Amino acid sequence: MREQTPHPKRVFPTPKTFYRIAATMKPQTIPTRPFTDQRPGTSGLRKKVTVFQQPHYLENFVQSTFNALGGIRGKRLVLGGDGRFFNQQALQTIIRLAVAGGAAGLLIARNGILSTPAASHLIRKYGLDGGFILSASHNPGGPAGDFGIKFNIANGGPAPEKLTEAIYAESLKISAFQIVDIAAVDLERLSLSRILETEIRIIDPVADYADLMAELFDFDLIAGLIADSDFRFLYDAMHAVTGPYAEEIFCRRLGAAPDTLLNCTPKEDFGGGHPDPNLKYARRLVDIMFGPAPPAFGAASDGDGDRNMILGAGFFVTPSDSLAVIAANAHLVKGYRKGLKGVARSMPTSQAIDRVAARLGIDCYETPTGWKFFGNLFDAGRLSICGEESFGTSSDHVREKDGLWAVLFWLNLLAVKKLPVAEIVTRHWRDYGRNFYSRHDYEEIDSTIADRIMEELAQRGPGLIGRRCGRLQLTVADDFSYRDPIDGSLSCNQGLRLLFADQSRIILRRSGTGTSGATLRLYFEKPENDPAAMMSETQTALAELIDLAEELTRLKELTGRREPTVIT
Ligand code: VG1
Ligand code: CO
Repeated sequence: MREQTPHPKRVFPTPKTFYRIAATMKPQTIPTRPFTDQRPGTSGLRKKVTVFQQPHYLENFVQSTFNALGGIRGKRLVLGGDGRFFNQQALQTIIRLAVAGGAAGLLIARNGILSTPAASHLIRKYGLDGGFILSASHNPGGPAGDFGIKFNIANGGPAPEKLTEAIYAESLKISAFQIVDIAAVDLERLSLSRILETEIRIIDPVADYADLMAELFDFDLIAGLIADSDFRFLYDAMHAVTGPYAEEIFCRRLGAAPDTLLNCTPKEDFGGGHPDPNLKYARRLVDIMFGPAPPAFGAASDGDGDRNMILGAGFFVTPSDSLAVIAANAHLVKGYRKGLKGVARSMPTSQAIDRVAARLGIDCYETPTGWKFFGNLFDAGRLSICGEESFGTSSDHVREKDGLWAVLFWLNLLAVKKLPVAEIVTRHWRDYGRNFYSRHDYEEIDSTIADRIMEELAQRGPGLIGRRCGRLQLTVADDFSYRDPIDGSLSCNQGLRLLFADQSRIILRRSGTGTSGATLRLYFEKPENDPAAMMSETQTALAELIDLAEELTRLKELTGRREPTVIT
């Protein structure tokens, strides 16, 4: 059973301005026709901006969500987004729909800018019924870019599959939506107002979140590290949502100099960049960290603030390793001193965390890709920390992955251990063994070809079990499915797995967040327990698996691609 309300309802501070908007208008019912492409993917509904700009497209999806929830009357929601193009306009539309539906309250982030983990925290802290997060995360923005919308439930986490499927079903039969014709609500000033039955509160998006971080981490210790003139660090917000959060937390609360922050002004098009914190798209930060006289620590976050990349001087921490290091050292950090209830990773994420769980004697769950699958385990008290290979890590403090949380965790660790990042990670490998890991993405492949590659491997795989290829022996070839241990729901077709006798793995998945063509992801993992072999270069260490994957999938051959679009 899920906890009903994770925290008792708390009272909001009352802002100085209170408006009562004379509500003479009445909700109108507007006839509409279904769109057939509104099935949410790994993380909400993501489409090109131009798709969302079609008349009624957004209205249909929001109304379908209300319908799937049994109506919005009397409910309280949080609203905000990553600040990308169309964010403001979409927010005003959602306000009109929610007011028409009789929502009791809307908590809206000032200027509509709200990070995904902060939205999750607000829902939990104030006992709200859920919220809409407007974001396409790490996908590029701007008029020719992507837009997205995600609904989170009362536990603060992404809607589970049961609900996203219900929303999709509603979207296929929708015939009308209710809307009120009101002027745009001023989102710039903190205020409290009422329109019809809906109380609308414009709130500071940063304060509650920053307070939460101060509860979890030892801010005095981190401030001491930052004040040390030998320690320099850089944080890159990639012109996305975390800029204001980073200014408050790193500069105002922890005393970092302003030049610690890169790209901290949120922009509608992310400065023309791709707000994805990895070695390819966070180029400037990566160049500095791998250049001459680099800072000791570097980090970046994505469009909506739920991802993180961790770098040391000349050193990249693979997200799977970051998760394992965090779990192994959690007892050193204020909020986690009591120990971990359990840990989890998404299926393609490396098994480095499994080694830590075994040592700690705690459970390690393996879930499908996407944060929505962790929610039930957290609510049932089985999990404390979890992560995904895709630069996502978090704990039970919210129900989303949390970029700044991971950055603060690392800063806290650095302050306690007084060791370079590279040293912390290599010592971890020597202690637990290393799992070499890499993901190769092939973006915007023709959809029919992608289907064919997946189908062929699904059919061939089982016949290859027992086959030897060099030192590799295939023991399992299947399509991953997951039965949720809490509510018993079954999720099938979550990725093709080739598992080998030495625990090496090749995984092939189709992405559920792309907006044009298909993106295929190949994941490679190889455990290494020999300290002498641990320092090899990752792609070299994985070469045998990479070659075997091509032999089995013919991915390059069939797509005509010479190399992956992105390697992480
Ligand atoms: C990707 C990642 C997945 C992550 C999802 C949402 O999904 O692989 O791990 O949860 O993005 O992250 P996919 O289906 O494209 O592989 V975010 O930061 O876009 O909310
Ligand atoms: Co994101």
